[in-house]
Amino acid sequence: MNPTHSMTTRAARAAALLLSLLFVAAGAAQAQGDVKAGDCASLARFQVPGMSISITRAEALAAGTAVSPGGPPGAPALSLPAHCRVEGVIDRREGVGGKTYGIGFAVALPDNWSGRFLFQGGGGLNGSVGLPVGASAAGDTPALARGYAVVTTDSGHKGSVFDGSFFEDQQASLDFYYVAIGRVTQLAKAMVAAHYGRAAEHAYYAGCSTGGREAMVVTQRYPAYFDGVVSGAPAMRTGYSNLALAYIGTVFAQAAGKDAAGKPAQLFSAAERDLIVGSLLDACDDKDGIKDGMIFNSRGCGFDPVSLACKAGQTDKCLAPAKADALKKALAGPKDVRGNQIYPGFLYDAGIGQGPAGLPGLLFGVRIPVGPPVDAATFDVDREAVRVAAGVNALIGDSTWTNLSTFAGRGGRLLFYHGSSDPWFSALDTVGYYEAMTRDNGGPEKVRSWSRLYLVPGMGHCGGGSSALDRFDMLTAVTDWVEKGTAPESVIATGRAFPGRSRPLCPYPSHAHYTGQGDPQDAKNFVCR
Ligand SMILES: [Ca+2]
Repeated sequence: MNPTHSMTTRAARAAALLLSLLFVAAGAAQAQGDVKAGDCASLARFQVPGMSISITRAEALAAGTAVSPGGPPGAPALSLPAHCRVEGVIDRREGVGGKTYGIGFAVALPDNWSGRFLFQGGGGLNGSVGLPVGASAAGDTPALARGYAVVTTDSGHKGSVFDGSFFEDQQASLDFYYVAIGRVTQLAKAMVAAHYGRAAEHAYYAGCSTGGREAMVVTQRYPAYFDGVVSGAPAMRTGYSNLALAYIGTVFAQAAGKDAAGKPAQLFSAAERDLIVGSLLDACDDKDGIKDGMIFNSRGCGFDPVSLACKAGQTDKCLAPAKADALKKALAGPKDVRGNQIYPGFLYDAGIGQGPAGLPGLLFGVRIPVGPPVDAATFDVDREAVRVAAGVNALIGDSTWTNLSTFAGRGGRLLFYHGSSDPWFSALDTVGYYEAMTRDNGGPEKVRSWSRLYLVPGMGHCGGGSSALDRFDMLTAVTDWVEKGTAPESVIATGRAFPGRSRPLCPYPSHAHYTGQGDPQDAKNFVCR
């Protein structure tokens, strides 16, 4: 080997090492302050340059249990390992109206660390610091219990989960939409490195709803920060989803007329809801090879509610034609006068009649925690679409950019999941983003090597559903994909709706199909096709 070549090789190796170190440390700041590795209490003095950090708690906690934040309703208490809990605020300041703002955070550093770091996404409009355990789409074992260091944030303001008053403050709005995620990631990575004496080997982000939007934000705006990302039911275009729900509410209200109090009446009676869901199941349930109360082949469903319209003289087991038409029009989603789809329609899925507890299914009309009232006599889609396009959500809250070349180029892995019966954000909107992102990043074959989308039949918004298997472990799926190169062909789902039953969730556009042989309760007798 000649000396020049040797030098070149050495220089190349050094450059590669430097590059890999940069990637390992991507998004991490250098810690300062008198912090001793392994000494939880010393993190009370933790600082990083360029941030004003107030640590309010640095305490070693013994192993114990906690109620799952963000897990499915009724989920059992979580077992948490011994860990160091650090809480604090970045960049505390006085904002609009003299109100105190700052980016609150909580970090959990397990004694038995796996070398991994997880950012646990938020929900609603955030406003409080969630318990840092990493329970989102983590099956029965939260990330902290598996040895991940976990961080959560309030994203820059304090308030109840749907208190939007912070939008009056410019920085708080920026923090909510994307700045806080970047700042908190830098801080938490530096804290992890200071506490363990070495940087995390892999970084993950997982969240649902607003946490799902945040997961998209990190792939789009911080493409070097995370290796594996799980985005559930992303609240990615809330201006347009609110528009769609107001549209649906108005279509229903017009067909329903007024009740005795002068308010829009409920369009469908309980019997009519049962008729609709029963007919839907009759038409679509067995298209996945088995009548089991779950519609996996929702794209091949082809249900048309107009088929339920009463024929002349028919009064039983049918819908008044105006109701059938309203259902079809509403679930097709809003279009402008030129016929452009402003927000996608919703899937005909077994959960559309469920509720009314929690977020009721679409057949109940629209009762969402935020957004405009839905009892207007008319609804001007074009006017509303212009208003939404000029709103803060579209202007600085956008998370629909499809250029993920840097994220994918450095080996990032991205999983999406969405309940087919989500009555708030249409699963078809996530499908639409995934298809656009696929198209813009080299096509399905290429993108399948780093991103997949899973639809969850019967599941409502992020969980729940009387016909849903809503327990699944996307965290293991994405971690194995990042660290072992094992692509998740399917992810197994279970749930309280069907004790003893399991099904594979299949990567879109495939769906779970019964092979026709073996125990129909067991996922192993299903294939993705
Ligand atoms: Ca079925």
